[in-house]
Amino acid sequence: MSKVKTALLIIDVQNDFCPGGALAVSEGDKVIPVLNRYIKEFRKARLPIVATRDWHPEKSKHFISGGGEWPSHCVSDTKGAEFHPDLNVEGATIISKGMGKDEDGYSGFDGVTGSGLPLVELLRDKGIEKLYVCGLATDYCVKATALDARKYGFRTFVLEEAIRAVNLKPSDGKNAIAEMKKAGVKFIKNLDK
Ligand code: VGL
Ligand code: ZN
Repeated sequence: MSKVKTALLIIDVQNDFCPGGALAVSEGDKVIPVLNRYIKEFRKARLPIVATRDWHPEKSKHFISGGGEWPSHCVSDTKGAEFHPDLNVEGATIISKGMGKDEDGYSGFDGVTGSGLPLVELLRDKGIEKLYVCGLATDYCVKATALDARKYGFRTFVLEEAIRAVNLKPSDGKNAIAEMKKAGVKFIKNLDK
C-alpha cells in the first residue's frame, strides 16, 4: 500500500440498501466480500477505516411522506439502518449522516462521529491525504462523498468493484462515474494501483 496516509471510507453498507431492504440496491450485498478484503488490508497496515451510515429521523423531507424522493429507509436505531451483518465493521469509526429532518445527507462529509466531529476534521486530525471510497450507492452517496472529497483536496480513489448503483434511471450509475472522473476521482480495481 502507498506511503501517503490513506483511509478506507465505506459508504452506507446498511440492511435497507441491500436485497430485502426498504431501498434495496440491486446486488448491494455483492460489495461485502470485496470490502471485507479491503478492511483486512487496512487493518494490517494500521490505517483508519471509516464507515458512514444513513441515519434518518422517522419524519424527514428526504422521504416521499415528507415531500422527498425516497421511501422511508435507514431510520435511526432500526434493523434497516444497521450495517449489513456480514460487513466486518469492528474497529471502524462510524459517521452518521442525514440526521436532520430537513437534510438529505447524501455526502459522508455532511456527517459526524458519535461525538459530533465532522468527517473532514476526523480525516485531517489523522493526517489523511488519500481516500479509498466504496459502498452504496454509486449514484447518490458514493458520488456525493467522492465529489466532496475532491473539493476538500483529498486524493480520491473509488474501488470500482465495491460499489453498486440505485439506477432510478438505468444510466444513473454510469453518469455518476463520468461525473466523478471529471472531478478528478480515479477508479481502481485494486489497492496497489
Ligand atoms: C442513499 C438514497 C437515499 C445512498 C441514501 O446511500 O446512496 N441513496 N439515501
Ligand atoms: Zn437516505
